[in-house]
Amino acid sequence: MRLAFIALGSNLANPVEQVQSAFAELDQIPDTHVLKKSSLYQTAPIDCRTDAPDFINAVAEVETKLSAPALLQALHAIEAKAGRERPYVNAPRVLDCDLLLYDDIILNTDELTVPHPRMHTRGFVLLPLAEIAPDIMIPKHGRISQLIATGQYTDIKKLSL
Ligand code: PH2
Ligand code: MG
Ligand code: MG
Repeated sequence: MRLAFIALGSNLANPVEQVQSAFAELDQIPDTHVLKKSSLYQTAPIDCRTDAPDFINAVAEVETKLSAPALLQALHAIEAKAGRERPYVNAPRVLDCDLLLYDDIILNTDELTVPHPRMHTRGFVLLPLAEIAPDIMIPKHGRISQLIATGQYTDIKKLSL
């Protein structure tokens, strides 16, 4: 079994429900089980058009027998089922499922980069990840507590649902 962390994000079509049902979809991936779910976080859009709606973000920890590329394919299928469209870069989306970490493996292929190349700078990933994995080491970038301590993360609100 491998351990993987997956970031979920939505800022269209009832984002809270989108992220909650994405947790359930992750658990339906073959040979894969959700071990932990973070709280949901309401977050200000980063690197999006100025009129983009706020996001709901969360992180899941899964155990899986799938390879990293097979897991990524399953994540893309979940996005497609939710109705994901890609009209332009960082457009509002019903669901984004990003593979953050896959054990402590470093991977750089045309389809997949692990650790996710921007995760170490993004509070909307780091804060929910730290909630479920407070001691995790991010390959190439170090301990999550250190990354959080050196960044400035505003406009991230943990929801109590
Ligand atoms: N995802 C992006 C770009 N910007 N901002 C927030 N707050 N949450 C996201 O999930 C997000 C983003 C690209 O996938
Ligand atoms: Mg993303
Ligand atoms: Mg994505």
